[in-house]
Amino acid sequence: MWQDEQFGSLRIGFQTNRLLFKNQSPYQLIEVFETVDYGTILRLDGTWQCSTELEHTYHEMIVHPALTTAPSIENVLIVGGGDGGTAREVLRYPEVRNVDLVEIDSDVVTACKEHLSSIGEGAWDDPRLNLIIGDGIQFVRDAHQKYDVIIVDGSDPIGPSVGLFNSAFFESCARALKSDGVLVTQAESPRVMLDNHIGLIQTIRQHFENVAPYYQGQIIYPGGVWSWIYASQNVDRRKILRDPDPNLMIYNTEIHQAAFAIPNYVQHIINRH
Ligand code: SPD
Repeated sequence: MWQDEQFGSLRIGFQTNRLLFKNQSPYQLIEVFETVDYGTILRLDGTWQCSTELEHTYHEMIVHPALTTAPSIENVLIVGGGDGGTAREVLRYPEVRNVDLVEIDSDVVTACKEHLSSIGEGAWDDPRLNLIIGDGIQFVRDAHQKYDVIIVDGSDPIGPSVGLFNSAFFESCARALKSDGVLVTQAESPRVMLDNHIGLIQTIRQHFENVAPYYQGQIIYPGGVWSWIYASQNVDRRKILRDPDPNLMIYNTEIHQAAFAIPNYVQHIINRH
């Protein structure tokens, strides 16, 4: 049985063996499938999120550019990330002492712990991880402490993640970060969601001095190339302060530098604004 994500006139499909889990939570339709070749895959409101065989690129790229370059990484906030993959990568660093992970949908966490457990791995049992089920937007708005790093690992700007793309949210993030902190957010496909991608760069620029998109291929998301945005007030994203784990699947210091190269079709639009 084929299952797909439909994005306009584009389809990204997987041949699947069976449906393992389906639930309409208060926030979204959650589905988990066993695929023929790519492990177990999570789909939220019809959009692919992560598969146990193909998740490494996304989770390594959303975490390591910030964690290797931020001056301090003791206190990290993850907004979203209910599958546990981002937390797993953050917790590789012994310097990390506390990770607050704020996920709005407890049903996502439950489904992932049960059916995609290799993604969260030991993260769920790590005493440094503090799982908070709640609204990440409100959490950041009310944050009393300052974080070294904030990572926004939401889904597309539909449903529960809409508010993770607006100016008020990034204003709160800037306030909740230390002055030398680093923010990273997933930033959609530059190839087929160019307006969202550029819009997000512009929105984040309203609140951060240095805003740099970066890119890497992704099989399971529309467009084949995915992006993240690295933002800070004064951190040099090129200066790597910590050696990445050599056992990572793709991220290394050369990938780090290369990922920040901006394709012409994006750069030309950025130059016009
Ligand atoms: N088009 C889907 C984008 C989803 C990005 N977040 C994935 C969550 C993996 N932790």
